[in-house]
Amino acid sequence: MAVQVYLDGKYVDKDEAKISVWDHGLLYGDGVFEGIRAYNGRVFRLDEHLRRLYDSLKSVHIKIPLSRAEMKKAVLQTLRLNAIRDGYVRLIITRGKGDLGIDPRKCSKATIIIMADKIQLYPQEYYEKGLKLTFASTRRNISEALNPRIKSLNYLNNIMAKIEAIEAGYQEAIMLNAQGFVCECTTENIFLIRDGILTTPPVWAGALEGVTRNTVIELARKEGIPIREELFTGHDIYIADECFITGTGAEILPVIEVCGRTIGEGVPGPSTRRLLAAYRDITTREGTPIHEKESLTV
Ligand code: PXG
Repeated sequence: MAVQVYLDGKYVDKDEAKISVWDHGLLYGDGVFEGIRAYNGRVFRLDEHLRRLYDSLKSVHIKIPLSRAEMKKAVLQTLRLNAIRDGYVRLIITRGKGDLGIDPRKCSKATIIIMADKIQLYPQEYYEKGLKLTFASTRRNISEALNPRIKSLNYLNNIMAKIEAIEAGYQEAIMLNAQGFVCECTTENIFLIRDGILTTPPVWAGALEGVTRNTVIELARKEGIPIREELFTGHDIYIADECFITGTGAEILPVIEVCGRTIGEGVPGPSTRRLLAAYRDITTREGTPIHEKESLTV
């Protein structure tokens, strides 16, 4: 059976899952989204992702008829229909069909899409050897213009930075905020470790409040690693003992070089490896069961 996509309350075959060219998600990037993962028959941090989705919707003033509980059911149903135990869920909500003007009042019904598919994992080598990063000259959107805490369909800011990374021969780029402080990468949050202290920029600096970021903060507390949410600069990364980036797709990716400077020993550091092991452990054990009968495999 073809991949089934949830589209406005109905399930349709992958190739039949189409939206109108009048949809403001397409015309203006007027909408929000979420990327969620399922591991071992469980959806990891589903409530946290849905909370962020509904916060984003509230902020951009898009109303949908589905409650958070109904959305949760629809996500689980989409995974069940596609027989996915390990995979990726993408939720997309746009302001819906309108006319050619930006006026949101012309869009009477939001478009709701849920896609679930197998996930394209990052190469194992990235986790074993670590990544090399560069800085993008493109600054992260300022909160006063489009708050980066909203996971909106307007990703051009990040895409411009990603293009810079690719053109310079890197996988990823670090984005600074308008004041020149480190913010995040194009689709990952960033952490550094120096003298045993883990630091990540505060979300008010202009980063997305990553679900993985929050999980890592929680794990660090459990592991007894002191954690601070503080502003830092590129210099602090150069002189860090360890650095890593986090995201739903990436999980925890060690960083071993930034702009030609070797970070620490130039290999994934011990705290990074410890946190990655702890992260891998909870992703397979915690989460919302896709099937009711799924029992904890502890
Ligand atoms: N910052 C930005 C700008 C992001 O887009 C993150 C941080 C990490 O957030 P989470 O909640 O995933 O820990 C993101 C994540 C993916 C994917 O498949 C992730 C994002 C966008 C597109 C794909 O991992 N955003």
